[in-house]
Order: sequence, then C-alpha cells, then structure tokens
Amino acid sequence: MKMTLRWFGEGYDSVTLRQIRQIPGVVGVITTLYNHQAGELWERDEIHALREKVEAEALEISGIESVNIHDDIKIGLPSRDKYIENYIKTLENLGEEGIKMVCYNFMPVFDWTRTNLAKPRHDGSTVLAYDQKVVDSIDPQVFFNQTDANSNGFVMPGWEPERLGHVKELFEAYKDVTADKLFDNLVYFLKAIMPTCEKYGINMAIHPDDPAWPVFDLPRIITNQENILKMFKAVDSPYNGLTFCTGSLGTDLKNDLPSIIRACKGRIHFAHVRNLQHFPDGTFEEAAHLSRDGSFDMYEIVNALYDIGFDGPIRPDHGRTVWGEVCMPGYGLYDRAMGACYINGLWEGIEKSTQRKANLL
Ligand code: CS2
Ligand code: MN
Repeated sequence: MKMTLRWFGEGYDSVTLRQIRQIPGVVGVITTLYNHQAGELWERDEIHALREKVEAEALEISGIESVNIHDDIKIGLPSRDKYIENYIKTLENLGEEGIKMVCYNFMPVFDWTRTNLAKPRHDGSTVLAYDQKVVDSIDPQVFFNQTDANSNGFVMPGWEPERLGHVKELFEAYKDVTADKLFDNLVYFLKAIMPTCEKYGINMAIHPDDPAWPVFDLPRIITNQENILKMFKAVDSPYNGLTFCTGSLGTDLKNDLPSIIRACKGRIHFAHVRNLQHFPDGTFEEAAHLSRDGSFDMYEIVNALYDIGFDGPIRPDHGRTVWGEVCMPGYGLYDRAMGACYINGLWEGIEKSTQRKANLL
C-alpha cells in the first residue's frame, strides 16, 4: 500500500502540501480540481499545473477524489451522453498526466450525510456524527442549509452550494429513479468509460454510499458485499473497482469489513480507513483511528488488506478535530496525521511478523 492524505487544493484546504509531506510515510496526495462542477471537462494543462504544484513538494498525485458524476448520468437523462463524453476526455487527460486512480460515487443528491459536524466526544475533541431520527424529521433543503452553515466556511466535498441550493428541483428530477434504475445507469456509465480506463490503465474506484442505506427516500446501491459484487460482475473489468471505505460500509453493523475486503480481492483500488463508535440506540459518531477508541478492529481490517496484497493508495479518512485546529470538519491535519502513523504502524507490524513466520517455516 501507499500512504496518502486527501488534499483539497490551495484556497480550499487549511492544510498545506508541506505539512502533508512532513507526516512520516505519506508519499502522495489524493486531490481534485475543486473549482470544477460535476460534468465539466478537466483540461490537461490544469491537471498538469496541479501535478507540478504537488511534485514541487516532493509528493505525487496518487489519485483523484473525486471526478464527480453529473446528476443527469445518475438520473439517466438523454443529456447524460454529453457529460459522459466530458468524463471520458477528463480521464484521457488524467491518463496523459500519469494519474491512474479515480474515486467517484453514485449517490443521488447528497454525498455522505452526517447530522452533526461537531459533536463533542468524551476526550474534548469534536467529530462528525449521525442520528437517523434527525434525518427523518428534517426537510432536505433545511438539512443542506444547516450542513453548509456548520462547515467552518469550507465547501465540503459533495456539498457544493451551486448544486444543493436547488435541493427541491433535484429531488423532483430523481423521483422516478428506483434502485434498479440507478444501478442500470451506473452500468451504462461504466460500460462507456471502460475502454478509456483500459487504454490508460486507470482504476475506477467507486465510493460506497454513506450511510449504507437510503436517506430521504433516495435509493442507495453500493452498501454491502452483495451489491458490490453484483456491480463488479455487471462490468467485469479489473478497472471497475472499489474504494474500500471502512467508515461508510461500517455504518451498517451487518457488514463484516474484513470479509468484504477478502471478497473484493483484486478490485479494491483505494482504501479509506477510519473508525466509528456505534451506540445501542442506533446512532454513531466518528472516533480516533485506534481500535479501542471505536467499534472496529483496525488490526483485522489492515490485516485483510495486507492478505489480499492490496498495493493501491490508502488514506486515513475523516479525523476528529483536536488541539483547537480550525479546519473543514473531518479534514484537519492533526488527527488524520495520527491516523496515517497508526495505520503505517499496523502495516509494519503485520508485514514483519508475516515475514518472520515465513522465514521460520
Ligand atoms: C467522504 C466523501 O468518506 C469520504 O471519503 O468524505 O465525500 C467521498 O470523498 C466521496 O463520496 C467520494 O466520491
Ligand atoms: Mn470514505
């Protein structure tokens, strides 16, 4: 695996490339052209300029998160073909610049959903948290406005005001999109882009739905092992893969994270590692990466990634906000840096003990 950190780009992130470079073991960033709306074409020279900026700090672009998918593609409107054409040209431009991994998601209207962006934890940090009762009792537009108002002035990924200023219209446009239709639209999109991915060696890594069930009655289709494998089979190319996100799949306690990793061997192109703490009333909040701070066994998760020979980029996912940092909720420097070191430590331990055992045989 290759340890990376997400970076939103100059002007969008409170964290600098230099700071990222100073986290031991981090070799690259996962970044994006944040100024582009879903559906727009990314020109090669813009990608090149971004690459130069990153490489000037002795880091690499290990992948893009995300090249977002236009709603017309998810809804399946006739206009989708022109947005798919832009997507293909963007992939070609990324491929020409040597970028080989693209993360995206196929969630209608909202990307990840949390009901509190700064819930105080037992240790005085604040974290993102989720309570289904809040989602059930709030109007989606009000929900967006609240999320936007609580983001410390940052635009959070997937929560662009340009799009989500019109939540009502978006809901209307999605009203006939069932889970089956959404799945067919995903397959249509993947079939159209696969030849380009094969030509340039670009791994597509779909991000699971977060949380892993329908919110606001919108369908969700990448939520468990069964529907992930169904998607792999529908477009059976090694370039059609997954972002294994512990924090998203792990919202549903029925998901056995290490066994999903093993079932997806060869198709995990990117990994997001974070810990959640689940409570008996069905709510959950994000925790420190350390296993005993939350509900997941991080050793078992990293061990499963090691076992399947995972060699793609990995990144600590959302972190807690600690030490008074002012940052985008979930995306501060300090806790994610600790997460990167912890995951690196687990990996080194697993690797060395495996090698030691093999030598003893
Ligand atoms: C989130 C998402 O869990 C996560 O990584 O912060 O915003 C994620 O980046 C997108 O769903 C990927 O398209
Ligand atoms: Mn994630």
